[in-house]
Amino acid sequence: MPANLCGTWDLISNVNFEGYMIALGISRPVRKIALKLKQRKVIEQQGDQYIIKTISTVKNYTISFRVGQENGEFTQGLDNRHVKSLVTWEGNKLVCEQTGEKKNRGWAHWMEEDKLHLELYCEGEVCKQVFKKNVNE
Ligand code: VL7
Repeated sequence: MPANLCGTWDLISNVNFEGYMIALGISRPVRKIALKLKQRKVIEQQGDQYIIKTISTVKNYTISFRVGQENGEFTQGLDNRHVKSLVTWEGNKLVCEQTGEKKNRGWAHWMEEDKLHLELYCEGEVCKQVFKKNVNE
């Protein structure tokens, strides 16, 4: 099993989050607020079972999954779509395919040095996020 992604991670870089949100059909007023949020990831793991929390001052979003096991995901409070999500390891990357109305939708997490990286994909748009470990939480 590749790198340990567990911990509390604070967003330090967020490239093309706007493009990703437009691809998801998020309205302009919501995008303006979302762009200013300081997102935090809290990742917990027990064996193949993961919980990933995305936390901000106005909205939280939590998923839990088992690696290699497809499960239904409802993106409640985000774009409010139902997708089928499958998370697998591809080399050192934890990769999620979100099959549904939006094409080429998914994400990938991996570690580079001491930083947590995330790419969010939707219909050709790629948002690139980098997080640094919060050692106080
Ligand atoms: C989830 C949201 C834009 C709506 C508010 C923004 C609230 C805080 O899928 C994601 O993470 C994966 C991988 O770590 C695990 O679920 C990203 C946040 C992106 C997309 C939709 C904007 C409104 C942000 C919840």
